[in-house]
Amino acid sequence: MGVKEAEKKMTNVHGEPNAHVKKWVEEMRDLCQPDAVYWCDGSEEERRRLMSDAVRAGDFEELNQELLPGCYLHRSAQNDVARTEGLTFICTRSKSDAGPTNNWMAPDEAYRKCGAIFKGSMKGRQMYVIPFIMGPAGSPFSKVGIELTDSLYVVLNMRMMTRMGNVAWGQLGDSNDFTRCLHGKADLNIDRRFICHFPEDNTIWSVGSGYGGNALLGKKCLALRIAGFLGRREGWMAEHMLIVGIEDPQGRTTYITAAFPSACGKTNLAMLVPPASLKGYKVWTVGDDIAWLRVGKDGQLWAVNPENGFFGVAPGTSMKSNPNAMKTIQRNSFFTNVVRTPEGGVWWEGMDIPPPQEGIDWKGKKWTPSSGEKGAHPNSRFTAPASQCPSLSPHWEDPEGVPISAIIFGGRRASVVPLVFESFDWPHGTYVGATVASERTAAAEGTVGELRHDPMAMLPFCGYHMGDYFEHWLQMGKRITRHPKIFHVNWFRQNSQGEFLWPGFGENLRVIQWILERCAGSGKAVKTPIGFVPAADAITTKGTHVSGSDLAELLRVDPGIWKPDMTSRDKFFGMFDRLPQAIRDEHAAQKKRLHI
Ligand code: O2Y
Ligand code: MN
Repeated sequence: MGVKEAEKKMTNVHGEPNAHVKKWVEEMRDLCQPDAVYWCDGSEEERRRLMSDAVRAGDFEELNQELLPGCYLHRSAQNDVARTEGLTFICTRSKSDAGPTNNWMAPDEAYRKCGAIFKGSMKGRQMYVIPFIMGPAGSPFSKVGIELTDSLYVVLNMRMMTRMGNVAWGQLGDSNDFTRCLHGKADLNIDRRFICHFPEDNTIWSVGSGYGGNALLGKKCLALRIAGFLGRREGWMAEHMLIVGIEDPQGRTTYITAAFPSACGKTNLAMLVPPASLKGYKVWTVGDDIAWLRVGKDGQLWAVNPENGFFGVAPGTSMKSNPNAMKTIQRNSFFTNVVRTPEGGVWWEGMDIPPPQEGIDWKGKKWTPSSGEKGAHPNSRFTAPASQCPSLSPHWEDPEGVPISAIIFGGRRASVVPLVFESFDWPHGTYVGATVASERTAAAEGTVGELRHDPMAMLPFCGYHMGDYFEHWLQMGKRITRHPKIFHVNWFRQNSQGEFLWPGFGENLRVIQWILERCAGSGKAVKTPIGFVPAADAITTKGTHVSGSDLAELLRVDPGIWKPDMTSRDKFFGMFDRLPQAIRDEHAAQKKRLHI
């Protein structure tokens, strides 16, 4: 499509193109030198056409359309299978504004380095202009981004994960207030790969990767790193949190958000199926990964899911662990780096059905279950429209969001940390979030059991100094007048034989029941040095294998074993030059309560 034709698509009510968009696209076209520029309109006709183009180009393989209608398979380059945190940079003018937990590059240097790779990199290729909205169309809280990319995989995934196409021009109008996202595959060489964020310019440049969080720039790059920076400036929060509504047997729905480090079951909790023994409960999914939170006129915190789809980890997703996700991905979904079965279906480890006798693995090679290698990559993914989720909340697109009664943090801990506890107040809850940590699970990633700190599960996603981020949490707490209660859960506590004490999955609703009771002002609790834990009879275990002594162990807070945790926190906080005094005070007070 030529520039003139494109201009017609992005005209405002007066028939004039958005001059800011036009100028920027022209500059980026001059840099990348594509053969052609295509402006996406988001229509169904366009989806069909681009899908055929992608199949013809080898970006996608059609799956069996009877088994999985509208579903396609993608295999990424083998050196490009996950977010590359080591190549992800926050490019603020002052190095100290990126803080000690981010990689930093000076903006001039980052533009120069990436610019040299982008230069001429789209020769022989098409540049796609993807206008998109993060958040519901028409919501005053939504943000517009425009991604330029040479990847059809990115175009088609962005179409599912965001509100993409002409709808975004309506939201943008004549404004210059949009995130400028430039993405290019270049030669997919890891030595020439950079994911650079320029929060002060509302700009993202990502080059050299075509995968997930590195390339679908609306997700982690915009909706967390850039939005976090904007949120601090504008007085709201961008968090790595699921959002879910729990309807009780009386028909009252209470909304909660939850932040867990990866591999702690966020998507599973977002789509939880209540166990048969908890009659009358319903769970309503609002979002599985990201929450944008604002203080409403009523003084409560209100949450919006900025995304339009799910980009979930495939391995471990099964009818047992997450039946709603399995039902969501039966049609109109993409699968990346999974096994292709001989019938043209898909399979992955932990799917809880027998593997095919023979299949094609994520590398595109013939694979058998006895080959000794995994068939699907451990970070293989499904992309699916949120609208297909059976548990999707009828309020998931409410422009004002949903009111939040509880915020839950969590980590994976074999011991020390109880199944659930409630913080004393907002500043203590902020400290609880700031001290989220998980144990390493695989030897290959480092020493098994070693604690990895991941404040608010935001370590890889905080687009500015994490000390300033903690301060922003504390300041938000001063503006909220009807505070959500803040909790911490640990589904992974083990007995002395190394067996999990808590059944997890749908049974987690029993813990959430107590959380909801606490929010409603009931729910029996015992005060401990780390917060309130449920009284012995406050969590119902009828219908589970959890014995009374298991539950006592799950809820036990033993001050005598907290010392290594507190020492590890000392060390972690020690790296922050901008740690708020209130966090230091909470840490000191908790040590004192634990007699450390
Ligand atoms: O590896 C990637 O590129 C995807 S990472 C991801 C995707 C969906 C939801 N969460 C995450 C994450 O790393 O937290
Ligand atoms: Mn995530």
